[in-house]
Amino acid sequence: MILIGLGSNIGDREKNIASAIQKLGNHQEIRIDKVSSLYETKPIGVTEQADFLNGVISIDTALTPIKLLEVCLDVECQMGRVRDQRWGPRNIDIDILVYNGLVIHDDVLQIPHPRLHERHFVLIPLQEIAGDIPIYQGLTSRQLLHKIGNSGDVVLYKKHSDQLCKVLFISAPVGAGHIRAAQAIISALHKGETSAQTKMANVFDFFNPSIGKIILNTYLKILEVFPKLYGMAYSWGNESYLALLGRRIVSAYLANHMEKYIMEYNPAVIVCTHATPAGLIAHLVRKNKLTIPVVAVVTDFVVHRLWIYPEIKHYIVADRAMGDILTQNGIEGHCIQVMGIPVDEKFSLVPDRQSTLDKLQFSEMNKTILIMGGGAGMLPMAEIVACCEKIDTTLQIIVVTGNNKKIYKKLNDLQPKLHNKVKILKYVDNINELMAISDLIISKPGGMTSAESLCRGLPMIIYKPIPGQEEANTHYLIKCGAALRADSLAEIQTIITRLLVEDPEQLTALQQNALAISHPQSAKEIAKYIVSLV
Ligand code: PH2
Ligand code: MG
Ligand code: MG
Repeated sequence: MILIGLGSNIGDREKNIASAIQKLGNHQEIRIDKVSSLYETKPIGVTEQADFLNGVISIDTALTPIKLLEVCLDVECQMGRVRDQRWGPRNIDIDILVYNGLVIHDDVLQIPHPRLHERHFVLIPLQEIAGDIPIYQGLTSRQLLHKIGNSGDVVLYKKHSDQLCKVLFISAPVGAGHIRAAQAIISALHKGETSAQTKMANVFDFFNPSIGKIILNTYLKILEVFPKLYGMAYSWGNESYLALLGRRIVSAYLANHMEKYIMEYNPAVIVCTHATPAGLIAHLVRKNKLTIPVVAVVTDFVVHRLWIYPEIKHYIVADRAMGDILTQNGIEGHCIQVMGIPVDEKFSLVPDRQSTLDKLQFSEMNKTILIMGGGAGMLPMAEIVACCEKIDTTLQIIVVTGNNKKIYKKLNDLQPKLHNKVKILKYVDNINELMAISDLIISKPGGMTSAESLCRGLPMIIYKPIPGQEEANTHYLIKCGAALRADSLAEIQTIITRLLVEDPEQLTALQQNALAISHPQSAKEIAKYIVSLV
């Protein structure tokens, strides 16, 4: 058993310890096993300082003791620990106490911890998670405590059970939306009152890596070259019994790999932000291999049939109508929450428009258009920018090209010939700011980008959506009056002219409709809901 002691007596002590556990648990090669209660303890050594909170954890790791020490020191450093006075006040202290019965005595590292046997603030929490394990010269924490007698200087502060909420997220790297949805909830969980420990997995972690790569690349290639074929497969999958049967067979194969992974992490809740892991998890529940709550967070404005399994008891959807589809497919009403697609909390904050305008050297006087093509940049952006030139007003245009180098270059070649002000960006992390200063967005209707635009009250022009969920999202956004569809460059030009030049009232109506169906607090609400399940 590998045991680690944690202590803090500066700042928000409880948060510091939770954050240290979180950071250790996020390390690739560390798995948190058990966590003790927290104790409030009188300072030992230098007594003229604030009371400590202390706790201990057990971990599993393949790291050597010295590597593990490096990780502990690194976490202390990341958390801004300042070392001045020995045994003095600290926001966080992370000590290796025991490493599988190993004895090490050198200058950098002593294991077991040399003062372990005389410290109540270590032995009392240790007794909770490793009471019967010999930890120091063959003695258990129970025996060591017996030897030194009780102390009133260590008082229970917070029982373990209401301290840690482990949540496993399973996503899929097809488009950035599913992962970003998970990240938005994760960050809301960490800001919440209950200290959560989270882990992010994606469905390809459970495939043999080379098979996973082939499947992923085939999928992306089909989307790029034969979007119609993808659309057919999407609706076939939605309606055909054979597709469901196929899905079940695949699930049965993959679920075993997944089961092992889940057992090891031992989460309190599983959250799926993609239909494929939802299907796998449902399979495990069906086989009675999993009894913890499973939450499906649907990241589009439609629910595909492959999301729907009677074994999943918690659905988060963007819209009431999606809930109706679920109900028609046998999901009970109380299992469905309409909370929106989880967008980053930045979208719930009031933006500083002026500083963004300044950064881009844009003026408040001109209209701004944002062009985004999803992570892969799949839109004829250069052609769109060129057609904006024909509009009889001065425009400011932001083009986010993602990792599409070809389009980036093409736009840069075009730029000197343009009279509109055009900012060409690659991959950005301030979409929330760019959206806040824009009057219109021309984009692919991915669930996430659409949900973000709604939060900013930003009307969308959707250019040739791919059959499947993009087309379905488009229907929804148009039905709600938050978007317009264009199937040619000429149509884009007409729509922009109408909204930005001829008929500003229509633009205002679109803005209001967008805000009306937006859910800027979704991630926070979903995080709260997840915690309530534990
Ligand atoms: N750590 C010390 C010195 N003294 N006293 C308490 N109560 N808790 C600690 O974690 C602690 C201490 C040096 O690491
Ligand atoms: Mg210490
Ligand atoms: Mg230390």
